[in-house]
Amino acid sequence: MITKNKSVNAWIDEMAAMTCPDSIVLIDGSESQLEELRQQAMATGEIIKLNQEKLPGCYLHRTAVNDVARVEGRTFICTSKKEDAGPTNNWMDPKECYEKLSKIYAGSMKGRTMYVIPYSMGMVGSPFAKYGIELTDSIYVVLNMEIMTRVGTDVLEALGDDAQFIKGLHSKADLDDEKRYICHFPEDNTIWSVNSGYGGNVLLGKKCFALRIASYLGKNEGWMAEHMLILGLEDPDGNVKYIAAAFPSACGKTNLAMLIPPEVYAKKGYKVWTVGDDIAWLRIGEDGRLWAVNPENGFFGVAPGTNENSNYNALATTRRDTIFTNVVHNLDDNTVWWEGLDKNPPANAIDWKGNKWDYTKYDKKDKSTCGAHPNSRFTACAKNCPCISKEFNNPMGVPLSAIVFGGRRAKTAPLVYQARSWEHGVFVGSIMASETTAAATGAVGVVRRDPMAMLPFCGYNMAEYFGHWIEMGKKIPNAPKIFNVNWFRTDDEGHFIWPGFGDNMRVLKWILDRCEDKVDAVETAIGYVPAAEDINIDGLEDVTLDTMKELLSVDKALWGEEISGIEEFYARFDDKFPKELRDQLDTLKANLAK
Ligand code: OXD
Ligand code: MN
Repeated sequence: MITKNKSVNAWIDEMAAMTCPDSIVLIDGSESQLEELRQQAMATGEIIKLNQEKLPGCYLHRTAVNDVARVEGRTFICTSKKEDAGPTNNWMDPKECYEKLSKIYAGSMKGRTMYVIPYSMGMVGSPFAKYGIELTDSIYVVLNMEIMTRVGTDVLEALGDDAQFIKGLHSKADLDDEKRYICHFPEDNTIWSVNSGYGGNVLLGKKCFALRIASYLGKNEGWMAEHMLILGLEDPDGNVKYIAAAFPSACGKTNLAMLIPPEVYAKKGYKVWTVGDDIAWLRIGEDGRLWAVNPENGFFGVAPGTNENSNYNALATTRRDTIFTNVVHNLDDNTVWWEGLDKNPPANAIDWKGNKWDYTKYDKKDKSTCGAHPNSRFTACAKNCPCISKEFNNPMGVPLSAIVFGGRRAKTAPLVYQARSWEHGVFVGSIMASETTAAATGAVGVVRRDPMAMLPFCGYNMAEYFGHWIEMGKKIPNAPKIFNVNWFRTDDEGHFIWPGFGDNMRVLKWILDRCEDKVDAVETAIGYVPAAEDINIDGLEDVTLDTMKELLSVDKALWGEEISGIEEFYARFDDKFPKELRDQLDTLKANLAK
């Protein structure tokens, strides 16, 4: 008997009969067991222990070279009816999928150990926590899950005899990318992932559970699972207001979540606190506000570009108890490096593929010369983050004043604008678009629609997802205000106009002032934008009032072109698509024609 829960045991037996592990080990969450697993993983070369003086508790791992990112093309939502997965998800019939994958899993754990990881998304014992069990044949997965979620036997105790847990099965199998599948069965609370060892595909608590399965549960249970960071902004009087923000992958979400206020604000006593950097579970509180919980326990952040200036707090978080994946190994002092860390690439180094790396051959424009993979990662503990919010472990979460959407747009979207209403805000989220990045495999630099940054993560029909947003709005008496930001406006030569990073706080300040009715705004065709003088530019060298006007300008001709992109996107949905959003589109058209 692996556990005291009959349904858990029956399921483990069934999965073990299929995958045929040599042994089954329950992960109890103890440091001694984790240490034993690290020792084993070091012996096989799966992880490398780094310099313990400089990086205590830190390890390096390299994935297979064909396994470095999420595989959206091989990610499936398996609902009994195809229409329930909707037009934006890959769909497979559940029976067919179970059959197909069972053949791939058959005997895949022979000669290996199956680890049973009981984990909680959210605080163990909290009324909002959800429990999962991941079965895996990878020690790397065990060690990462232990950082990213709350793992251990207390989860089994909290689960008791309940059969309601998310059943996750992962096997590295042969890492064959032709047989790689990441499949979700929302109707069965089940996730099957096979032939990958990359975080986003195999740390099943994260994208698979906390977004895809949870979004489905949220629709049925009256809450929302969103791809959002959560931050608290403290004013000099000690009042903290919370913002949740959704951006597509690699738009600086972790940087915004851990922002350091610029000098003008810092010296007055403003502070930013991180509650989460990737996922928010949102519920209506008894006080009629929308409350946000970060269900995770760590950060799975992109390493390249992280440095003392871009994200001091993230870098500090990675200085202990961190697993680095696919970064450069500096052999001189047994530490790690990545592009954008500093200007001193190591001379004696191994690249992410495990080959000797010659930094003098590095060419910024040729990604194949990089020492670290562009999607290389750190898995770091939230508790080690210098700016972690004191509400981080509050099971009730934090009340939201604002929801912010954003994307990477060179010209169209202004630096910031506010939606006229919740419904209009849902429209603003639904038309989000950005350039693709290295976090997902496929073309880089192409503009793609990514509503609410959920396109790859919504576990059901996105038309119904939009409908759920609209319905939630009707039920929140004190709903957060909704905004859109774009840190990535460029001039005609393609240079960024807005400094970004810590200076984004200037925009957050305007957002919160709007929420408290402290500042006016200018109405435009797309929503409310700030008056140029209402964004504080004190201390900014390259931003004048004129730059600010440019950053806030709304180009009607460009928005006219945008309309056709939106129509094309909306045309993918059938009659499940909410009428409210089509009405919003009509309003936008009418406003632009004025
Ligand atoms: C991520 C993402 O967080 O791709 O890895 O969004
Ligand atoms: Mn993400």
